[in-house]
Amino acid sequence: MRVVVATGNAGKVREIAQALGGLDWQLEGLSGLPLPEETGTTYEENAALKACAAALMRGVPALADDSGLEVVALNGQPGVYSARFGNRDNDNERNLYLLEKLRGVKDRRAKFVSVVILASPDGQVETYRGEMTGTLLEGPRGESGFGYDPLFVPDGETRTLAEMTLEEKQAISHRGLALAALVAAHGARVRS
Ligand code: ITT
Repeated sequence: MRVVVATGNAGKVREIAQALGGLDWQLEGLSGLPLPEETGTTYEENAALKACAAALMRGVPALADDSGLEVVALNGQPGVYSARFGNRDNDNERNLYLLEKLRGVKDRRAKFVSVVILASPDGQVETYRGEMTGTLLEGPRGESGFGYDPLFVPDGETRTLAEMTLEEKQAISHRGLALAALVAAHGARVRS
């Protein structure tokens, strides 16, 4: 089946392609297709906006991820607004902004959330959610991944997500877990 991967984030594209590699799906990029403005207040609303718009415009199923980092000491911020945190327009600037906000703060707990939606052109949606808890460092470590990965050490780990391979991150991450649930549902369907 053809599936449009409805994201403009190259890091997400890599993770989605890796996770879905075992399915017999032909993944397509956006190729210039514009994504709608994220006007929702939940991950579910924003993921549905992106997936449904792409599915409707292309006429084939589309998959979107909406995700974010919820920091306990910031009452869950930036959450759904993680991509625009502090109006900083790149990952490095956003990481510096987050570090500044947490300067001197002892409670470094945070949680990543991902909601993955597969939408069909007729408006049907499947929703998968994954979460990962961890702590935020006082400075970045590692070069791989994207976004807040260099600051985040998952519970039970000593390395940041940016010090892990793509496969290691996928095995425990919010997006990896959401995508694994999707793969399990569709793999089971293929087998039955
Ligand atoms: P699309 O809407 O085009 O998919 P986006 O980056 O704008 O791309 P979101 O609106 O879902 O996506 O914003 C999610 C932000 O949360 C993302 O830009 C990162 O800053 C952060 N984030 C989400 N998952 C992450 C991960 O696995 N590692 C690091 N940061 C992550």
